[in-house]
Amino acid sequence: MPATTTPRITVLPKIQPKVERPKLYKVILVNDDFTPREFVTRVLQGEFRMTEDQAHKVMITAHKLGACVVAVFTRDVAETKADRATDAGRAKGYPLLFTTEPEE
Ligand code: TYC
Repeated sequence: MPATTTPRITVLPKIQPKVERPKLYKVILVNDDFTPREFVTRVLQGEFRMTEDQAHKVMITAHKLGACVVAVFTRDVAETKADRATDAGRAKGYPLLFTTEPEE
């Protein structure tokens, strides 16, 4: 007859996955005195998928107040979009500037 064996129970520690919400970055449109309003509006539509009306409102806000938050993204996306939009102005000889900054 085989000897009886005591069943062994292994208790594993509960592992909590360490997932953190990625930090978000604002893309900011900075006013200048030279870039045509229509051009700014078109860049906003093209790069940030805004309607003409949304883009015009953002452009006018930057024009009046000096700067305006365009949208919020993860760091990579915010920097890529800000660079592409700034480059679109530079390609036409305009000083149009989009910057990024972390959200609080
Ligand atoms: N101030 C510019 C003008 O009067 C238009 C403009 C608006 C430029 C917003 C940049 O971020 C800007 N032609």
